[in-house]
Amino acid sequence: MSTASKTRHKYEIVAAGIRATIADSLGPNDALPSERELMEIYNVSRMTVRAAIARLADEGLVYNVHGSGTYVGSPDLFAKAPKLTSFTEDMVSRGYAPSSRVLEVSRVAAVAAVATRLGLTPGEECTKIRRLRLADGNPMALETVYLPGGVLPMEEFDAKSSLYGQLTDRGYEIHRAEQEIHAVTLDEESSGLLAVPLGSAALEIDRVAADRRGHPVEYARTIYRGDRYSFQMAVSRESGDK
Ligand code: 16G
Repeated sequence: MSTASKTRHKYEIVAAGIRATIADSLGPNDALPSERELMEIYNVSRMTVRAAIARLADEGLVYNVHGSGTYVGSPDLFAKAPKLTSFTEDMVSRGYAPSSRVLEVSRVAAVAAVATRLGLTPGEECTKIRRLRLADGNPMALETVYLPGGVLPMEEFDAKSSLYGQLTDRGYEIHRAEQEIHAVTLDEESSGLLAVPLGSAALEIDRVAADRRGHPVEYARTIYRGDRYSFQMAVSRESGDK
């Protein structure tokens, strides 16, 4: 038996059971069985049932109505939680036809800021790709990406297809990322490329993305036109928050 299953708390087992019940037979705003019923179904204490429900409430799967009971949450809000997407997928989901103009593909030595993010030693070889990204043929974003040379040598980059598609094909499917979003104003070169007046506001998203093994695969800086792009996210309170 693995350590993980040995240390699995009772409330986690109950939470998993309730999750399965919701998936199989309950819809948004349907009531969950009462605490007493859940205690009987799972043969556990009230405390364990409460811990399981608190966990599910943290996940946004259920909500409590004081003095009434626990109900299945509405998934609509959480459907808006940001998903990790490529530019291609992001644009398609917004109803645009994506395309790209490649501005640069080169082999560079990683400077400290790039090396740190990619887990490389400064000076190690990287592939740098700079693209103007278009939506319905109009500029949407300016993107600079660094990848470890071993992940994608510059000669093997296919300018016509999705970078994430190529990474998946090479065994480096992007799985999770850390992002930082901040406001910038556009200099002469970037405003020219994005076809907006000099000094226009834009949204910069810096992403460090890793594959399933948790190895950093890409460091990307994407500058979106402030007049065309907005970033939506769902936020929630944990049950213990005041
Ligand atoms: C998105 C990613 C960027 C990635 C690119 C791949 C953000 C903030 N950035 O622009 O990191 O390199 O997609 O796009 O979402 P592609 O697969 O369409 O070439």
